[in-house]
Amino acid sequence: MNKIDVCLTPELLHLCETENKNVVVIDILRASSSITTALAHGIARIKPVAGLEECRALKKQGFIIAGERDGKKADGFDLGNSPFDYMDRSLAGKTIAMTTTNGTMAISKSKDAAKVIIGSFLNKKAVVDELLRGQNDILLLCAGWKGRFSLEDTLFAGAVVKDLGHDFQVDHDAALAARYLYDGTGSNLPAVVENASHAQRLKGLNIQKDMAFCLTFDKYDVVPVLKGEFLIIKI
Ligand code: 3SL
Repeated sequence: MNKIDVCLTPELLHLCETENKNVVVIDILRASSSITTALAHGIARIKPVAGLEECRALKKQGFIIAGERDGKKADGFDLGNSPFDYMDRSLAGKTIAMTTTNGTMAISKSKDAAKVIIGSFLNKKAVVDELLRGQNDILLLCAGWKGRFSLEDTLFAGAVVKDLGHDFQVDHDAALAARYLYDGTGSNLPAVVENASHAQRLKGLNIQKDMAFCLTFDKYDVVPVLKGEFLIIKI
Protein backbone atom coordinates (compact mmCIF):
# COMPACT_ATOMS: atom_id res chain seq x y z
CA MET A 1 0.00 0.00 0.00
CA ASN A 2 1.29 3.49 -0.82
CA LYS A 3 1.77 5.96 2.02
CA ILE A 4 0.39 9.39 2.86
CA ASP A 5 2.32 11.86 5.01
CA VAL A 6 1.98 15.52 6.02
CA CYS A 7 4.78 18.08 6.22
CA LEU A 8 3.56 20.72 8.65
CA THR A 9 5.77 23.54 7.35
CA PRO A 10 8.33 23.92 4.54
CA GLU A 11 10.99 24.24 7.29
CA LEU A 12 10.51 20.51 7.94
CA LEU A 13 10.73 19.52 4.29
CA HIS A 14 14.32 18.32 4.66
CA LEU A 15 12.90 15.52 6.84
CA CYS A 16 10.45 14.38 4.17
CA GLU A 17 11.31 12.95 0.77
CA THR A 18 9.63 14.64 -2.20
CA GLU A 19 11.25 12.55 -4.95
CA ASN A 20 8.90 9.95 -6.46
CA LYS A 21 5.99 11.35 -4.47
CA ASN A 22 2.87 13.22 -5.45
CA VAL A 23 3.19 16.43 -3.45
CA VAL A 24 0.12 18.55 -2.71
CA VAL A 25 1.02 22.16 -1.88
CA ILE A 26 -1.51 23.70 0.51
CA ASP A 27 -1.87 27.40 1.29
CA ILE A 28 -5.54 27.79 2.09
CA LEU A 29 -5.21 31.50 2.99
CA ARG A 30 -4.76 32.26 0.19
CA ALA A 31 -2.30 31.18 -2.50
CA SER A 32 -3.54 27.68 -3.27
CA SER A 33 -7.14 28.92 -3.21
CA SER A 34 -6.30 31.82 -5.56
CA ILE A 35 -4.36 29.58 -7.97
CA THR A 36 -7.27 27.14 -8.11
CA THR A 37 -9.74 29.98 -8.68
CA ALA A 38 -7.57 31.57 -11.38
CA LEU A 39 -7.25 28.39 -13.43
CA ALA A 40 -10.93 27.52 -12.92
CA HIS A 41 -11.81 30.96 -14.32
CA GLY A 42 -9.85 30.41 -17.52
CA ILE A 43 -6.40 31.82 -16.81
CA ALA A 44 -4.20 29.67 -19.04
CA ARG A 45 -1.00 29.34 -17.01
CA ILE A 46 0.58 30.60 -13.82
CA LYS A 47 4.32 30.77 -13.34
CA PRO A 48 5.01 30.53 -9.60
CA VAL A 49 7.99 32.65 -8.63
CA ALA A 50 9.64 32.76 -5.22
CA GLY A 51 10.95 36.36 -5.22
CA LEU A 52 9.42 39.80 -5.81
CA GLU A 53 12.25 41.08 -8.03
CA GLU A 54 12.21 37.98 -10.22
CA CYS A 55 8.48 38.46 -10.66
CA ARG A 56 8.82 42.20 -11.41
CA ALA A 57 11.39 41.39 -14.10
CA LEU A 58 8.87 39.12 -15.82
CA LYS A 59 6.57 42.10 -16.43
CA LYS A 60 9.08 43.34 -18.99
CA GLN A 61 8.69 39.98 -20.76
CA GLY A 62 4.94 40.52 -21.09
CA PHE A 63 3.66 38.61 -18.08
CA ILE A 64 0.79 39.93 -15.97
CA ILE A 65 2.35 39.97 -12.52
CA ALA A 66 0.53 39.02 -9.33
CA GLY A 67 1.61 38.83 -5.76
CA GLU A 68 1.53 39.96 -2.18
CA ARG A 69 3.74 40.45 0.79
CA ASP A 70 2.20 40.32 4.24
CA GLY A 71 -1.20 40.03 2.57
CA LYS A 72 -0.98 43.31 0.63
CA LYS A 73 -0.67 43.59 -3.14
CA ALA A 74 3.00 44.17 -3.88
CA ASP A 75 4.01 47.62 -5.22
CA GLY A 76 3.77 47.90 -8.98
CA PHE A 77 1.96 44.54 -9.36
CA ASP A 78 -1.10 44.09 -11.54
CA LEU A 79 -2.96 41.76 -9.17
CA GLY A 80 -2.87 40.85 -5.51
CA ASN A 81 -3.59 37.46 -3.93
CA SER A 82 -7.34 37.59 -3.45
CA PRO A 83 -9.21 34.80 -5.25
CA PHE A 84 -11.64 37.52 -6.39
CA ASP A 85 -8.81 39.21 -8.35
CA TYR A 86 -8.75 36.21 -10.70
CA MET A 87 -12.41 36.09 -11.69
CA ASP A 88 -12.08 38.93 -14.20
CA ARG A 89 -13.09 37.66 -17.66
CA SER A 90 -10.48 39.82 -19.36
CA LEU A 91 -7.80 37.58 -17.77
CA ALA A 92 -9.06 34.39 -19.48
CA GLY A 93 -6.38 32.80 -21.65
CA LYS A 94 -3.63 34.95 -20.12
CA THR A 95 -0.37 33.87 -18.47
CA ILE A 96 0.39 35.23 -15.01
CA ALA A 97 3.58 35.23 -12.97
CA MET A 98 2.78 35.01 -9.26
CA THR A 99 4.77 35.42 -6.06
CA THR A 100 3.34 35.06 -2.55
CA THR A 101 4.90 35.03 0.90
CA ASN A 102 4.65 31.29 1.52
CA GLY A 103 2.64 29.52 -1.18
CA THR A 104 4.85 30.03 -4.22
CA MET A 105 7.91 29.39 -2.04
CA ALA A 106 6.48 25.99 -1.04
CA ILE A 107 5.87 25.21 -4.73
CA SER A 108 9.50 26.07 -5.58
CA LYS A 109 10.69 23.74 -2.82
CA SER A 110 8.64 20.83 -4.23
CA LYS A 111 10.10 20.79 -7.71
CA ASP A 112 11.78 17.37 -7.29
CA ALA A 113 8.43 15.65 -6.75
CA ALA A 114 6.98 13.16 -9.23
CA LYS A 115 3.98 15.49 -9.45
CA VAL A 116 3.15 18.83 -7.81
CA ILE A 117 -0.57 19.44 -7.24
CA ILE A 118 -2.22 22.53 -5.78
CA GLY A 119 -4.85 21.73 -3.16
CA SER A 120 -7.52 23.82 -1.48
CA PHE A 121 -10.99 23.32 -0.03
CA LEU A 122 -12.28 24.79 -3.29
CA ASN A 123 -11.06 21.73 -5.23
CA LYS A 124 -10.70 19.10 -2.49
CA LYS A 125 -12.72 16.38 -4.19
CA ALA A 126 -10.94 16.86 -7.51
CA VAL A 127 -7.55 16.64 -5.74
CA VAL A 128 -8.55 13.53 -3.77
CA ASP A 129 -9.76 11.83 -6.97
CA GLU A 130 -6.50 12.71 -8.69
CA LEU A 131 -4.49 11.29 -5.77
CA LEU A 132 -6.54 8.09 -5.85
CA ARG A 133 -5.62 7.64 -9.52
CA GLY A 134 -1.89 8.04 -8.72
CA GLN A 135 0.59 5.23 -8.08
CA ASN A 136 2.94 7.14 -5.78
CA ASP A 137 3.25 7.92 -2.10
CA ILE A 138 1.68 11.26 -1.18
CA LEU A 139 3.13 14.19 0.73
CA LEU A 140 0.76 16.96 1.80
CA LEU A 141 2.94 20.06 2.18
CA CYS A 142 1.49 22.86 4.31
CA ALA A 143 2.92 26.24 3.25
CA GLY A 144 2.46 27.65 6.76
CA TRP A 145 3.46 31.22 7.56
CA LYS A 146 7.13 32.23 7.36
CA GLY A 147 8.21 28.75 8.42
CA ARG A 148 5.61 28.34 11.15
CA PHE A 149 2.59 26.05 11.47
CA SER A 150 -0.75 27.18 10.00
CA LEU A 151 -4.00 25.81 11.37
CA GLU A 152 -6.02 26.14 8.16
CA ASP A 153 -3.40 24.36 6.01
CA THR A 154 -3.19 21.51 8.52
CA LEU A 155 -6.99 21.20 8.66
CA PHE A 156 -7.11 20.78 4.90
CA ALA A 157 -4.33 18.18 5.07
CA GLY A 158 -6.40 16.37 7.71
CA ALA A 159 -9.45 16.42 5.45
CA VAL A 160 -7.44 14.78 2.66
CA VAL A 161 -5.94 12.18 5.03
CA LYS A 162 -9.48 11.39 6.17
CA ASP A 163 -10.66 10.87 2.57
CA LEU A 164 -7.65 8.72 1.64
CA GLY A 165 -7.12 6.86 4.90
CA HIS A 166 -8.52 3.57 3.56
CA ASP A 167 -6.47 3.60 0.38
CA PHE A 168 -3.12 4.82 1.70
CA GLN A 169 -1.12 3.89 4.78
CA VAL A 170 -0.90 6.88 7.12
CA ASP A 171 2.80 7.54 7.61
CA HIS A 172 4.02 9.44 10.70
CA ASP A 173 2.23 11.32 13.44
CA ALA A 174 1.87 14.61 11.53
CA ALA A 175 -0.64 12.93 9.21
CA LEU A 176 -2.46 11.36 12.16
CA ALA A 177 -2.51 14.67 14.05
CA ALA A 178 -3.87 16.54 11.03
CA ARG A 179 -6.62 13.94 10.68
CA TYR A 180 -7.58 14.15 14.38
CA LEU A 181 -7.56 17.95 14.22
CA TYR A 182 -9.89 17.92 11.22
CA ASP A 183 -12.19 15.33 12.83
CA GLY A 184 -12.36 17.42 15.99
CA THR A 185 -13.26 20.54 14.01
CA GLY A 186 -16.26 18.97 12.29
CA SER A 187 -18.73 21.49 10.97
CA ASN A 188 -17.07 24.33 12.93
CA LEU A 189 -14.41 24.89 10.27
CA PRO A 190 -15.17 28.62 9.69
CA ALA A 191 -15.30 29.38 13.41
CA VAL A 192 -12.07 27.48 14.11
CA VAL A 193 -10.20 29.08 11.21
CA GLU A 194 -11.43 32.52 12.24
CA ASN A 195 -9.17 32.21 15.29
CA ALA A 196 -6.13 31.22 13.22
CA SER A 197 -3.21 33.66 13.14
CA HIS A 198 -3.41 34.30 9.41
CA ALA A 199 -7.17 34.79 9.52
CA GLN A 200 -6.53 37.48 12.14
CA ARG A 201 -3.93 39.08 9.89
CA LEU A 202 -6.35 39.13 6.97
CA LYS A 203 -9.04 40.56 9.24
CA GLY A 204 -6.68 43.44 9.93
CA LEU A 205 -6.62 44.04 6.17
CA ASN A 206 -10.42 43.87 6.04
CA ILE A 207 -10.58 40.92 3.69
CA GLN A 208 -12.86 38.54 5.59
CA LYS A 209 -14.79 37.73 2.42
CA ASP A 210 -11.65 36.02 1.08
CA MET A 211 -11.61 33.81 4.17
CA ALA A 212 -15.21 32.66 3.77
CA PHE A 213 -14.62 31.96 0.08
CA CYS A 214 -11.41 29.97 0.71
CA LEU A 215 -13.31 27.68 3.11
CA THR A 216 -15.92 26.71 0.49
CA PHE A 217 -15.80 22.99 -0.31
CA ASP A 218 -15.63 21.68 -3.88
CA LYS A 219 -16.58 24.79 -5.77
CA TYR A 220 -14.26 23.89 -8.64
CA ASP A 221 -13.60 20.59 -10.38
CA VAL A 222 -10.04 21.44 -11.46
CA VAL A 223 -6.62 20.13 -10.44
CA PRO A 224 -3.75 22.60 -10.90
CA VAL A 225 -0.49 20.76 -11.60
CA LEU A 226 3.04 21.98 -12.24
CA LYS A 227 4.21 21.23 -15.80
CA GLY A 228 7.73 22.52 -16.23
CA GLU A 229 7.66 26.11 -15.02
CA PHE A 230 3.90 26.58 -15.21
CA LEU A 231 0.84 25.62 -13.23
CA ILE A 232 -1.90 24.47 -15.56
CA ILE A 233 -5.12 22.50 -15.22
CA LYS A 234 -4.57 18.75 -15.39
CA ILE A 235 -6.58 17.45 -18.34
O1 3SL B 1 1.62 33.25 2.11
C1 3SL B 1 1.07 33.21 1.04
O2 3SL B 1 1.51 32.60 0.10
C2 3SL B 1 -0.21 34.02 0.88
O3 3SL B 1 -1.24 33.17 0.53
C3 3SL B 1 -0.45 34.88 2.06
S1 3SL B 1 -1.79 35.99 1.91
O4 3SL B 1 -3.02 35.33 2.26
O5 3SL B 1 -1.87 36.53 0.58
O6 3SL B 1 -1.51 37.04 2.88
